[in-house]
Amino acid sequence: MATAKKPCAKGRAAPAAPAAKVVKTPKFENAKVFAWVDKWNKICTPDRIVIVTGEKKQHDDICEMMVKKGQFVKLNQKKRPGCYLARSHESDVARVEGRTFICSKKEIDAGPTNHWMDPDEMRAKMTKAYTGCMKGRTMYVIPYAMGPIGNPITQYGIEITDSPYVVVNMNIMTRTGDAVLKHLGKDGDFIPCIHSVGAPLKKGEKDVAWPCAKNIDDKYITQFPEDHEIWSFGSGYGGNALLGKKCFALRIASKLAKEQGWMAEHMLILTLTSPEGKQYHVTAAFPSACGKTNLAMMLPKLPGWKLQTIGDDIAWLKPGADGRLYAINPENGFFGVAPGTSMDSNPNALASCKKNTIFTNVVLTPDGDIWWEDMGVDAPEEGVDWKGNPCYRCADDPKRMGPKPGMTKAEIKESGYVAAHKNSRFTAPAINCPVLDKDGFNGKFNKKPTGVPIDAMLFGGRRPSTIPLVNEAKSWTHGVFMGSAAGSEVTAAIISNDVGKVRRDPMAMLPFFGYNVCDYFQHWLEMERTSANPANLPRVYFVNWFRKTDKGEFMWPGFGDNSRVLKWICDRIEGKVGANETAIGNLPKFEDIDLSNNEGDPRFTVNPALLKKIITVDKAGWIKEIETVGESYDEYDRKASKDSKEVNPNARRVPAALRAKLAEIKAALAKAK
Ligand code: OXD
Ligand code: MN
Repeated sequence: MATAKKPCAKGRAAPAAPAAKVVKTPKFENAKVFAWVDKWNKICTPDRIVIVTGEKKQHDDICEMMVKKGQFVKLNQKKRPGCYLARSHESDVARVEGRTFICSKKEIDAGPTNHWMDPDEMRAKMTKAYTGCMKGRTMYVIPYAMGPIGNPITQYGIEITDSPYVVVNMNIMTRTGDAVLKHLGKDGDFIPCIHSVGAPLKKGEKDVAWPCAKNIDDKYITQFPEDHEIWSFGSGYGGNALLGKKCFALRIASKLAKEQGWMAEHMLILTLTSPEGKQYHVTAAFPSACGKTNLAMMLPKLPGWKLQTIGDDIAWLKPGADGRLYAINPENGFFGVAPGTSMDSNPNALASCKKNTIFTNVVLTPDGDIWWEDMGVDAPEEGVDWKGNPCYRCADDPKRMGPKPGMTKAEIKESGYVAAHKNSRFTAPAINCPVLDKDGFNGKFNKKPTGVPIDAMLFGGRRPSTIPLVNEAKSWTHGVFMGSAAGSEVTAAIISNDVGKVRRDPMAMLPFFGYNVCDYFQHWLEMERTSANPANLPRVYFVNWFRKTDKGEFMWPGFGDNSRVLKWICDRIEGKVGANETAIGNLPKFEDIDLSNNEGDPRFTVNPALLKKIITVDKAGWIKEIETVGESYDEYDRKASKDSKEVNPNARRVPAALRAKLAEIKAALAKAK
């Protein structure tokens, strides 16, 4: 029961809280940077302020300080030089979509897929939370660049944080430090970001291994799209806290991109070189934890083909004067999902985390190395699991670990135990990747800082049924339709009760739209209308490596065999092969999928009979698919916001062109044999 406040005695003011001591705000040449730091210094009242310089020494010193405080484990420096392990709090293991807000002035502008709160209300609420939140802590000021410093597509940010974990991760994931401040000069613009773990320390109080707000309702990941600001409170993990990544490079950048006529997308970027030496650049949008990092670094099975990585998660694309879309990777590292990363699935990712890498929530082995499920190597006899508890090699499967000695594989499975968290991660510098396309990564094409011209864009997801191996869009609008219809099984990259169920995830951007999804679809369509030469826009494809038989076995080996699909795409671009023109799009003819070098390990061998099945139209499945895509459109049309259930006259509408495409495919399916 709420207790009534005692009124103050007449004429006597309530005793003022003792004014918090405020440390001096350091000088910055850029007045806007100074104002941003000064404002939060006064609100958060940290014990000290440190400016992140980007120098190795400062980075190493922070890591060592965290080791001393028990927040990092220094790994065996012979095996993993410059590598550390962190273990997060159990409440803080993934992005918190339920606590992520788009605070546009009008609710309708956040749209039916985003949580919304009035920006003034949110600012008031969060300012209260931030008040005194850095007591006992250091406030770090991180100047950072999203993209190569000085590239015309690059944008800049200033993240204030009280988390040294965030600082060292941002040092890897972005280009940080003095060079950014220098580039900003007196009046260069940037995206202002504030982050706190929300765990002030009392005088003399010992810090914990992973400070954060333990209660999920006390976490806020907030974007103010009209002011281009990011405020984050209460979580120290991944995309909740490394604000350059999802908050800036996708949510805020998607809004900037709409305003300025470019695109900010949840896409990997790769360079593919044919045996004849011709280069192609491909982007691919898959939902979180659906194999973007694996495709971005894949070792092609097809002889003579070479694949190089430019980025594994985010692409910024700008239209050129020739109508092509030119892309850069705004990031500087990989924040990859650890479990499942193995010498079979992604040797280049494993090589990328050989040095100067931060591991979070994986197993510590007795020799100071790391291990995770499906790493492809035997587990140690015993180790320390992601919660800091002992774990032991399974009695009948050396590739599993259990919480007690001698447990069987069945017992471990039954208990649901995993020794490395399913969303455990490695934060690795991109420069470590053996197949990095250095020019592309540095934003260069033919020596010019334009970004690389994109030939093909892929959408995909984990779809055990219906969706074919590869399907080519017949037009840009059809491609936009394909992206709008993307969906996937929910994975452990987010905290959700729906893991395993299919959810619609348009363009793999569902958690990352900085504005109304219907306006976003329209923006995609506009890219054709406003293009200097629409014929030069990339071709669009929908791929699915995850079809399963009735027995639950994968029908396509995936990984290096996906090069067969990429080659078919290049052949289509060159006009070298035809296609089966079906109601849903252009599917490959069986004989056009190159099956050379298809011997060896049966796990990585294409079964031709199964291949035939996954390049044909499952008519019944597709009728259902189109119906459910229509239902997702209806929901966007009906709802003005995420929480409204009723028909709402103010709701934005899915563009008519996409409705027309849906109707066209439905009619064609009805006629199809
Ligand atoms: C990621 C994600 O971390 O998409 O990249 O969740
Ligand atoms: Mn991602």
